[in-house]
Amino acid sequence: MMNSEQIIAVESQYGAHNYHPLPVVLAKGEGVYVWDVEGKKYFDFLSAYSAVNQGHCHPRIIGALTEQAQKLTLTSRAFYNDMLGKQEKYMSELFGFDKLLPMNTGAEAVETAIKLTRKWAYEKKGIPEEKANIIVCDGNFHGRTTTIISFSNDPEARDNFGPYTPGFIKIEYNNLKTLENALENTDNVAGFLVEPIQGEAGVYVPDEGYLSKAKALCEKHNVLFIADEVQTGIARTGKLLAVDHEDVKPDILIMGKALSGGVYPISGVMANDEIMNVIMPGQHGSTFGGNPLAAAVVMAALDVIQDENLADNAEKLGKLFRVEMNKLVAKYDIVKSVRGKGLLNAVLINDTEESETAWNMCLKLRDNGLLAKPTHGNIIRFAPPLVMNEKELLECVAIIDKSFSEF
Ligand code: IF1
Repeated sequence: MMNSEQIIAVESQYGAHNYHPLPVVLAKGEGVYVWDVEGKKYFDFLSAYSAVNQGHCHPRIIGALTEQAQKLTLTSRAFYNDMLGKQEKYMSELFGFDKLLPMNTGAEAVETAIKLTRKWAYEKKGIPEEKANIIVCDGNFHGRTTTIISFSNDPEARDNFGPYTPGFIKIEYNNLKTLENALENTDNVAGFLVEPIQGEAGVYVPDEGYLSKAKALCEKHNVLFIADEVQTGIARTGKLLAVDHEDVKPDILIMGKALSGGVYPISGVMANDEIMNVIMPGQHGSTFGGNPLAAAVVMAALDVIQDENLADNAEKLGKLFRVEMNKLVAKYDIVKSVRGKGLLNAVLINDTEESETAWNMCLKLRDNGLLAKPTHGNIIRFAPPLVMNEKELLECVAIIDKSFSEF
């Protein structure tokens, strides 16, 4: 059997270098824990970028997966399957939208929302052909397709992948004035695409009231409010959806990641009939979108969220986590501040973006049994599975305290 070092060497030789992982090789996961190939156990504080909200290998989700896998996995949408309708009805009732359009990855769901918005703009709002604009925010992360990276500000995501897709206008995030200005002074605005909390930007939580007021401004201008809940959705921030904190109902809702509990790539877009019905047969889809295996997994994953009260748990433990982190902010110079909502949190390290401090801190955390990943050089994202309990969280706080103290 190969050890961690040998496995990393094989990947480095035969795999494209499109990632720079923390040097740890995982072989097993259960609930809030993962184990490396040497058998060392860790708390997972990334949860696969919030895809594993229900915990690793949740028995109910894996049970649904294996049971359905032995019956029927894929039919394509050329035929009906006996599971998709159940999933659509389930999600319609839970999220309160007329219809679901199922896809696979988050980026595909964002693409779906963009196409839906444009088509609605031409066929319902009356925007002239090829002229529709979508407003997006500085610091956004919506995925990695050529169209989506066209409106990113991140040079790493964007540079040398042009020519870029037109039709997007960038404004400052968490600034209602810039939104109002863009809505009033730009021709042919079809939609406003926004993350309720910006994940990639470093868990940037907007001011209270931003989302509800932005929604009201969009309504006033007959512009679709499109919420990308790929990362913030499915109980992560202490509510089923992050927009629920402000009782906002998006016109188009985008979900992915934890919709499947992290066992399988499943995403989806929800909207009411007046929007969703602009898409007709042959105009959009994918081979795997809406497959019966995905339907079984989604329903089990959403059952777990509700039956185990994971939104309430995220709300409660998130508050405790920030209280404890603020004690560490007071205690150590190396940590500057903590921010977040529910169990989507970030700790700012007191050093520059160019420094190695946050990376080295994550290596220290790893050595002490907790896995997290730096972002933007000096921010560490802390997002454990939502099935954690208070005792485990306090154990993790002690590991983080110890790691800071050793620095
Ligand atoms: C990677 C970040 C997290 C997303 C939102 C759509 C997508 C994502 C709001 C696309 C994906 C990812 C992908 C992951 C890193 C990651 C990320 F650091 F970039 F910001 F989660 F924090 N909308 N987020 O956050 O979904 O196509 O990947 O399924 O490795 O690129 P996808």
